[in-house]
This record gives sequence, C-alpha cells and structure tokens, in this order.
Amino acid sequence: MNITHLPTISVLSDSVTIAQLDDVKIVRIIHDKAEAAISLHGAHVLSFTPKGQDDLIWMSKEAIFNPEKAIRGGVPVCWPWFGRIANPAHGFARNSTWTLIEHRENENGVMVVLGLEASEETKTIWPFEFEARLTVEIGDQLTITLDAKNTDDKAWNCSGALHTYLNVADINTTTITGMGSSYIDGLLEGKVCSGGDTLSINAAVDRVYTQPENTVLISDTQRTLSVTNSGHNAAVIWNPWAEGAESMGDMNNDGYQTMVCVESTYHAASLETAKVIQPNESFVLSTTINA
Ligand code: TA6
Repeated sequence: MNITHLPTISVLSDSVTIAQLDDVKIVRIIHDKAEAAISLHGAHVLSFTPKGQDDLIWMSKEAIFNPEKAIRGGVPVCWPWFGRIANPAHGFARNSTWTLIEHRENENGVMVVLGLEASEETKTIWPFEFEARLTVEIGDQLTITLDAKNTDDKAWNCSGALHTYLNVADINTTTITGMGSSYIDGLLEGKVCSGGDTLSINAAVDRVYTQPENTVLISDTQRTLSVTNSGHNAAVIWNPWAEGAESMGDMNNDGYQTMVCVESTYHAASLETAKVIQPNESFVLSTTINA
C-alpha cells in the first residue's frame, strides 16, 4: 500500500507523522528499516514494507476507510472475541477509535503504542472495564502485541485474533506449513478434520487449526513469509476464493488470488468457555511477521 502521498496532518518525529486516509487518521512510519501505517480506527496495521521488499501485508483495493466499518485487509484486531460467538462479529476493537499513547524510535526501528479503554459505548456491547494496549514494533520485522488488562473488579472472559491478511504472489502456487493437521472446518459447520502437514489452497478455506506450531511459513514463488505467534491456542487460515470475494462489497473480485489470512488466534466456541481473565490480569496475544 502506498502511504507516502497521503496528506500530513502533523509531524511527530523524524520517522512518525499523522496522515489522513479518506475518513480515518493513520500513524505513518517512514524509517530506514521499513515503512508502515497504522489506522487509529481499529488500531489496524495497514501496511508493512521492510527495506528492499514488497509490502508483506495485503490490503483490498476496495477497502473502505471509514470509522463506521471494519477495514478489509491489513491486521484487524479481533477482540474481545474472535468470530461470531457474540455481536458484532470479531468484537468491537476493530471498529473503535484508539488513541496514540506513545512512539519511540532508534536506528533499529520504531515502536508505536495505541490504547483503548472501556467507555459507555463499549459497555453497551460488553459490560466490563478494561485497558487495552496494542504495541506495534516496526523494523526488519513487524511485531504486533495486544495486551488487554482487566481493570474491572470481577473476572471476564475473552478470545481474540490478530487477523493478518498476507500478500502472496499467487495463491495457486502458495504452500503453507506449520499450522498442524487438526482443524475445525468453518465451511463444514465446525466439523473437526485432519489434514496433511502442507496446505495448498485451490478453493475457499476457513479453518481453525487447533495444534499449530508457533511459526507458520507461507511460501510462494518469490519469497517465504514467516508468522510466529504467542498467547494463541490456534492458527486460523482463511481465503474466501472467487465467490466469497465477489460477495464482499469491500474486496476486489480478484483480491483472493494474492492474499491469505494467517491469524494468531485464541479460539473459543463461546464467550462462556473463552479464556478467564481475573482482575489485574491481562490477555496477551502477539504475532511477528517477516520475509
Ligand atoms: O478468520 C476467518 C473469518 O472468521 C472468516 O469466517 C471470514 O468471515 C473472515 O474472518 C472475515 O470476517 P469479516 O467479519 O471481517 O468479514
């Protein structure tokens, strides 16, 4: 995604500016090691381009950058739940406006911290106090860490995902390893299935792999991307294929050919069975992506 031409609103440091992208404000990072963009709407990483590489992150050509809508592409922050176990789908974090808390930089890269706290609005959806921080480290690699602290006086349950859309040269010649073999198939009403160690995609895929290795590798004809997760209990792999792409108003019809989602996920079948976080404890989920 080209971020250099976007109009600057304010200059925060040598490497960090705030810029305008349609109806959302973004934190734009231009550093010797990499360029990146993070939307304050959703704390959503939109782009990560290490020096000498093409963008590792896929963004829909028809993505809508508007506070009313989740962004199609990038790294949606799905929290306090992943999936459709409650409303809205994938939680409210990706549709909330986050605040820039901190930014730091040195010769190795830039760190940006965004924050979101409980408000009257979040409490109408999920009636708990919390303090969430999304730390994005941009350098030779990209690390995204969600830390959601329970600031309530009672325990709450949550799940979540860092729903990364990766760029691939051609999905038809891409192979994925490290996701394990056991999965819950979202296209077969949640049937538990077993597959091989290597996944090639030539139709729609929507799977929750429940015994992944910490690192998943995605190889196309041009490069291998590595996704290393922690705090997860699953790796979700998703590609909507042609019909799925056509049915989404914010995805270009051929978009499925150059993307695959590989998601650092804490999966739960319901909010009641999701991870219990006691007062003063945190739910922490992270993903590191490099080429
Ligand atoms: O992570 C896979 C998934 O849950 C799929 O089921 C698919 O619907 C996708 O996320 C996108 O969800 P969204 O709500 O962004 O359209």
